Amino acid sequence: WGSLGHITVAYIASHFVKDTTMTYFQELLRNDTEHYLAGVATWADSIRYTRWGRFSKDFHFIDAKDAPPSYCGVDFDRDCKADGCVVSAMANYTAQLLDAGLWPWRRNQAAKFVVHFVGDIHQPLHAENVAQGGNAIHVKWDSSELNLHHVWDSSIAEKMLGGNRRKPYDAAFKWAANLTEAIKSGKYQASSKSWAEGMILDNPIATSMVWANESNSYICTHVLPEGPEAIVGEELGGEYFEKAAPVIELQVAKAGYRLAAWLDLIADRLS
Ligand code: DCM
Ligand code: DCM
Ligand code: DCM
Ligand code: ZN
Ligand code: ZN
Repeated sequence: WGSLGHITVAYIASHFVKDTTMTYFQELLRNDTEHYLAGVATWADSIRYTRWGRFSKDFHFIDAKDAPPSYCGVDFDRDCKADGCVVSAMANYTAQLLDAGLWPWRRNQAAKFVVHFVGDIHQPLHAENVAQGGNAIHVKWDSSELNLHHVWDSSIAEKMLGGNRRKPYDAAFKWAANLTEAIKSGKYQASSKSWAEGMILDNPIATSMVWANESNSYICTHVLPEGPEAIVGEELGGEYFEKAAPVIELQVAKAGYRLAAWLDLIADRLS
């Protein structure tokens, strides 16, 4: 996701974590405001192109070598690179958070990575190999030229919310409040009961593979419903946008809710 998506996921999570979890992570992240998760949500993107942060550049996605739209699916052994992927990164940084013997700065960084990567797993094109997650697919967006990855990372959510792209924290704060309400008492109230089912703290690979497969399934239905060739050069700001927007809302809501549940499991284990 772009900044808007990541910050929204973090604000949603802060609405659902237990008080003890909040206190634990506010201390680890050294921020006792309501922005303690939102404030670190985009850190991982800010370091991935720096020299010292390069080791983490592949940790944002898993390249599912499937064949949309006829076959979708992620396989950990087939798709996670030797240098790592978002699923192995979840395992590594969750393990670091649980290792009370590590230096605090290491566990602080691990927290920042986990907050970010739970978000990225829920972006369908971060769980797909085709054209480097859609980066090499050129499309039209309200007449300008963009790549498909950027459309799903940012453009759809920004168009859905209207408003000012230069104020992602304000927009994210409001979007998160709406989605939190939708989970607690609105359109997601019933379905959200199952969102955190099957999460196993001792098996972060299996847990995040469930999320990756769910995310990847939208490649076949909503991202590339007619395959990668058919979408090249198409205008996506109309009908395509209308169908994609509900998927993005759902995936951002789920990511926030699951991040809260994952942080609760970690904080409970440590207490
Ligand atoms: N690490 C980090 N920040 C860095 C360098 C490394 O968070 N600037 C993490 C990644 C690894 C661990 O520390 O989990 C060891 O990294 P390395 O293999 O680079 O020593
Ligand atoms: N890791 C990695 N690439 C790096 C550094 C670390 O993929 N450059 C992953 C592999 C390790 C995990 O992070 O399983 C924890 O690393 P460390 O033990 O160095 O903290
Ligand atoms: N990306 C992805 N899958 C890939 C390559 C990249 O999901 N196989 C993501 C990471 C960034 C965006 O695409 O969100 C741009 O990546 P880069 O700048 O590495 O091309
Ligand atoms: Zn992306
Ligand atoms: Zn990312």
